[in-house]
Amino acid sequence: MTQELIQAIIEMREEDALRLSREMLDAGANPLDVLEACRQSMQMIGKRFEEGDCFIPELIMAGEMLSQISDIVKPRLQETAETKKIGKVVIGTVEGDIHDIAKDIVAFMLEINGFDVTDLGVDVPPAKFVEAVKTTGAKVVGLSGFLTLAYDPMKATVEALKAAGLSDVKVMIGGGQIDAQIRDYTCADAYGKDAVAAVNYAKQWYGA
Ligand code: B12
Repeated sequence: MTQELIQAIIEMREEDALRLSREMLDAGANPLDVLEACRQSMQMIGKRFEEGDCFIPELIMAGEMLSQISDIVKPRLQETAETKKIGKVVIGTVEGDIHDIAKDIVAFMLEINGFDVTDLGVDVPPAKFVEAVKTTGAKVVGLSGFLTLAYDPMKATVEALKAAGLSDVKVMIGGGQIDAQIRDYTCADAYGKDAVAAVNYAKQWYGA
């Protein structure tokens, strides 16, 4: 059924994609496997966009489909939610970037794993991250970004936190074009490839 779901998303068959997601979950599939199928489809759609085989309207449609599937998956993930609070995390998509589907998944996964999450939304300038860390007292910041143009705002955010005397705050980064090399470039503390990695880093940094 996973392959069918991937195919339905790629072919923009919205109703089939939503139905298949529900059917997979009803049949006992791990909700994270449904998200993994979405990730694979999005990667293929992104590649087609890069090759000129599909255009912005398709990206928008794929984005909307994924948001709806996330809404179906979230309650199922919530069933296994952690109730004990571990600590606070500030998260946002960095300045100049408006991709938020993945950031929302990361924020949600952190929440259900026991973190108090302050989600600053998209296109967030470095100063806003600094302000949120000061007001919440969070010890962990998550920066999301999907564009190559996100590298510099990520680096600027790490620098802004240091300049504000918040060097003890741990910063993790993630998103489509982000990898370990960008972690080195931005001087962030960690790069996470998915929401599970984000939860693991946050737990590790809070000693949980
Ligand atoms: C959907 C989409 C859009 C939607 C976004 C909808 C939304 N509300 O988010 C729309 C249509 C708006 C869009 C717009 C644009 N997009 Co776009 N988009 C995509 C697409 C197809 C999928 C992204 C996505 O949501 N994936 C699904 C998520 C769930 O998958 P995931 O990455 O596995 O998620 C995990 C990780 O990223 C990780 N993670 C994410 N954040 C964080 C944070 C932390 C701290 C951690 C630890 C982990 C982590 O955890 C997630 C969950 O497990 C990608 C292609 C791709 N392959 O990425 C292009 C892509 C990112 N877009 C691209 C482009 C160029 C654009 C536009 C500039 C197009 C244009 N000309 O206008 C604009 C950008 C506008 C802007 N200023 O931001 C390019 C970027 C190329 C580049 N090198 O910069 C891509 C790669 C497509 C391509 N191949 O060319 N886009």
